[in-house]
Amino acid sequence: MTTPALLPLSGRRIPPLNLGPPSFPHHRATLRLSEKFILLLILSAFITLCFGAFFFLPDSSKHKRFDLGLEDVLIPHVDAGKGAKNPGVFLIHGPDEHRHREEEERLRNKIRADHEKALEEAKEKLRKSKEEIRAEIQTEKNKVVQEMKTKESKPLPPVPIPNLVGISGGEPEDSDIRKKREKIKEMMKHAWDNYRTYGWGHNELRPIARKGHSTNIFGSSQMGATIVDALDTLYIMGLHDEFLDGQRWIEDNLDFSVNSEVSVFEVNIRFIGGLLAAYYLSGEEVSKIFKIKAVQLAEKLLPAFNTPTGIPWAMVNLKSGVGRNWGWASAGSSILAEFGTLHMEFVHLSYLTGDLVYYKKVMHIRKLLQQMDRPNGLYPNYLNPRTGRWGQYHTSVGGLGDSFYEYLLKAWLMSDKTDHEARKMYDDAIEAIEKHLIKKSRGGLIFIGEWKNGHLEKKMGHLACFAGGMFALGADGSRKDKAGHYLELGAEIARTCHESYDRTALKLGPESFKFDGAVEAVAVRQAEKYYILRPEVIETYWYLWRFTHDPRYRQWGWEAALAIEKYCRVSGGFSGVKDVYSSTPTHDDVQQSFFLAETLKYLYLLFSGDDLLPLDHWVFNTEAHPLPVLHLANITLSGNPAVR
Ligand code: DMJ
Repeated sequence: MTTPALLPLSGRRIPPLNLGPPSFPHHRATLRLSEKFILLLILSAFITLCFGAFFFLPDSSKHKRFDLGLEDVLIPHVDAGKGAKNPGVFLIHGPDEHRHREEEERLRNKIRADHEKALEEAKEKLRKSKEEIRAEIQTEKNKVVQEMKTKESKPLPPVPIPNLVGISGGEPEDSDIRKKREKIKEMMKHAWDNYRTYGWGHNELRPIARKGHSTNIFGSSQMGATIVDALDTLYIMGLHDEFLDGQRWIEDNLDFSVNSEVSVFEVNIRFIGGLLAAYYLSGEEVSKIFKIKAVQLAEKLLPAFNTPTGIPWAMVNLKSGVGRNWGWASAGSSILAEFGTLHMEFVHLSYLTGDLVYYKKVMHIRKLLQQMDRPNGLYPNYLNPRTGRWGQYHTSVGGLGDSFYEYLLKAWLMSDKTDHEARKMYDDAIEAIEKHLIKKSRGGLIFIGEWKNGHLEKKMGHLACFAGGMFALGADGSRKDKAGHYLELGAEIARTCHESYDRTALKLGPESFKFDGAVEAVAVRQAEKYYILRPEVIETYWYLWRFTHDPRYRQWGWEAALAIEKYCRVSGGFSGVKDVYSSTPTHDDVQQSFFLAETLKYLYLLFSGDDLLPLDHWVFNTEAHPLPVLHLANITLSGNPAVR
């Protein structure tokens, strides 16, 4: 008999069974039957086994999607020919099957672990923000620049402290004036004590909420702006315990190695200016700490100058040195009043340390400005630090422009009137301003407008009121013997600004005021009606008082002091007001640091004798921090200073 060839199972042929010749013919049928039965049994067992294997054994192809390239690793271990043609099927043969499975599992685990690790690393990198990566690069760059700087410049020997005249005193003979001066000192105590109680170490105070306050100009850390800004006012008022308290805080807490983005201009005028003034006033031995801190901070600001033109960024991160400009500034520009208000402090830093780096930075800015075209002789407020081109052609003696002009004049004064280059720039600028921006209203008020979009906007900001004092201060030494003219111009600005106070319900001036038709020296828009304890009008009264001794300036100053006392004083300090035209004012709940640095200091000086901080020995920075005139014949501020 020919046993039928068995049908292929799973593609493989079972060889035919050879049962041999039959031995007992009479049993043949029976035997055949049992043989068939056994054969069937074997066959069904075999089929069951195959089905079981098919359905229950693990299928490599099902795991493929987790393998991420596993097949490439496995192919050498399996049937290369079939694996290569049909990569979804891996056929592992014979007795090595178990070992192969273990090997496969091991490899799979290894690859999975490798992938997880790589994923974790990628995630970690992503977590580092773009900003942080840039910061790291910048920090490295700064290190290199710093190293180069240290190598190339030998520090010069320290210099003697200039002659410090009139750092205390000023007691007025007139008892009424003495009382007024005492009142201003009491207001300072009230502002300071409440800050001491409720805002100590914070930048500013919320006098109603009775807690600390800050704004983005100071960055994100608590740098005690009010302490540093107020120190010299405390000193000249004779509040020595309070001064010492502030000094101790600075020694123990003032730290500039913080990851915080600050305004270069604001920390320069308030912190470096405040620390330098405290250093000079309180004497070298007592106050080395102020000089050390001022220099530490200045070093942190230097990376802001790393721009293609050397015009510094508006903001810098104190830790990383990464700089950038305000988002609102025209086409990525730096601001004239910011990069143009570093000169006084930076020259003093070079003088005190013997390191010319500070001096060179500000002189470079000056040189660059001298080379630029000026539309109508005016300096626009915006300058792009990448391209060195002006942004929008807006010019203002108020916000965005103001202290640039002030520092040209003060650079000359501070150099004992030897920096003729600065004086020339000031004179040229003032002539253009007078020609294009200063007008007389119908009612006869002289005001300083703003150049915007090709025309003069007849609006004057509270900030621009400082210019009355500047014109008076610059009168002596002006061109063509025009001293009288500039003193008169300063007096006219003082009168206009006084009118802006007098025409309100609170007798405090608005943020800006218009000259339009019937409207004169009055704010029109609600958003311009606030008063935030600003000093500029009182500053102008003080300069005019010093140069004329006209009693009207003390009278106007006293009116302002009474209005501040009546409407801005609250039990937790002093607050700005939101609407000077409303007789029931709402407070903004901020005690600005410049209220202690400037407003109260100028008021105190207004009711003091001229022997306190005489102007031929002291020049006030734009935050009212007095710095001594450098009476050094051998310093040439327009060239290389030969510091002795
Ligand atoms: C002060 O910080 C400085 O006077 C600065 O120059 C501009 N204005 C504020 C106070 O108003």
